[in-house]
Amino acid sequence: MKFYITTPIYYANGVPHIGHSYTTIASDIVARWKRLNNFDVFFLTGTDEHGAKIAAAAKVQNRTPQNLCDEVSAKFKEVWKLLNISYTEFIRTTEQKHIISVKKIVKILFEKGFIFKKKYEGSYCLECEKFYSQKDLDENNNCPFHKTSLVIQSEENYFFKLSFFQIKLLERISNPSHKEYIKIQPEERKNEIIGKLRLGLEDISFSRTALEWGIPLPFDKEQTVYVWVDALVNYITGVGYMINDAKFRKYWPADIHLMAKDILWFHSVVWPAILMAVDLPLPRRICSHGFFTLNGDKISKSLGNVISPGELVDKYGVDAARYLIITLIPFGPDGNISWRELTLKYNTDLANNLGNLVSRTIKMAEKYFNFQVLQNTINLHLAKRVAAILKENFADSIDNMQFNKAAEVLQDAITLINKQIEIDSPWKLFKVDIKKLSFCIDSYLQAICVIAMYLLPFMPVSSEKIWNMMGAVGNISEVAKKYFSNMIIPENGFSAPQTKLNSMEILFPRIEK
Ligand code: ME8
Repeated sequence: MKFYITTPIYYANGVPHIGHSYTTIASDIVARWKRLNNFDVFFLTGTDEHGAKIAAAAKVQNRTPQNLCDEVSAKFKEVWKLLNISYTEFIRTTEQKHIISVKKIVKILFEKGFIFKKKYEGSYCLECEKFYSQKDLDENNNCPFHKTSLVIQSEENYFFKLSFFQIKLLERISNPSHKEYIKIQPEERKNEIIGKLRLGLEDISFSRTALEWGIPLPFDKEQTVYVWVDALVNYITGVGYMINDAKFRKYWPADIHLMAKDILWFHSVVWPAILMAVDLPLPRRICSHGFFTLNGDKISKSLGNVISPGELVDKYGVDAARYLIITLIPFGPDGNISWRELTLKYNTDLANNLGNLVSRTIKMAEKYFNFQVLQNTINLHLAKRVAAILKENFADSIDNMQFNKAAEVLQDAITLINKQIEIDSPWKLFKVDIKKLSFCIDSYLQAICVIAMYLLPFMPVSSEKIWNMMGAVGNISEVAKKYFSNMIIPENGFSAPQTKLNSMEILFPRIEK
């Protein structure tokens, strides 16, 4: 079975920060989880490179927009590599294949009569790349989202007949039994969209005059395609629209478009309307998360409070950075982060709970058995208890984007093993019953292997290290794929007692300050 997930394509005028990282890591976790569950996954991310905002940023820096985009997209790729993001493809909207695909969509829309010309004057927000009508502005007549002043623009533009799709969109968004149902999450934001849709839809600007940094309209070279239309089409270009029909038919429609709340409207209203207009299937699910603030302030370049993924990785390591970004605030509402809370969670979940479990188990295996637990002492009792807890709650949490809940379930399972060690008090068995001691330690090894498999989507490198330290047999991802397909722990467990365990590496050293 195929599974297609996307992140937004980020504007190529800034630096990747914790907000972009949150969306991309969330998508990566889902993609990895689906792969472990034997789906054929396509995971798309990339950069949004046309439009007034990019042109303006390049002008300020006295360089060409293309030159700026080349640098910023390379920066995004570098950061995704650092964070171990397993994307299938990184798309750039300045690529020729994308330009071909946009022109094709625009041509179909024009030929089908969904585009018309009209003179328009309105307030434009450069940050949102969007016109606002008077009723949407804030009390100071500023952008309701960025609180910045808007520019009055008067142009003769092409418009897209968005209003035509009002009823069709309402049906597809609000009726779960509709065959083209689009599931929008979370529920509150879906209801907001439905509420706005009920009030009626205005046609939207489809092109810009006098903006060279964009894709020219095939039927009017004086105008360029509105950047949002250009950007949304990336989701079909990415899986081969106009280039590779078999690939396109295999992966489209998207199973999940993931983003923050700021751009949910474009994804759940404008994008499906365009797709309906050109007779393409609609995305199945659109998930939006909240906005991060840092110590209570909006994250922004101008405030100088952008936490870079690099800083997080320097402080906590790659896997811990991934884990912390994604679990510190629940998916959905806005949330505040601070270095203090990040470090607290690091110490609690990773240094004290998981790290301690792994290191004490390995230390006991070393001290009592010189890393080689006795043969014929396989004990799957604890592994089965751990597996049952995880089976019950983990998959649903990931499927519902509740990453912090999935992590809580994992932490509960880790705590259970730590508690069992206290109950068994294996150190008391050493001189008394060596066979029982070996059974105890084997039970921890096997249970930790189960934890390691579930940790894979969050911490791909550390889980493999834990797996190897436990002396587990085979490649963790391959074994996990098999395990998740039947949920049966092999009779001989994962970790063969006769194999020598690997000596310990401290994975998550405690951070004192
Ligand atoms: O909107 N908290 O690009 P963009 C949480 N190019 N997430 C945040 C965030 C924050 N403080 N800041 C950014 C665009 N994000 C368009 C998208 S898609 C066809 C075109 C994340 O660079 C979040 O995913 O402004 C948000 O939706 C996205 O970055 C906006 O990225």
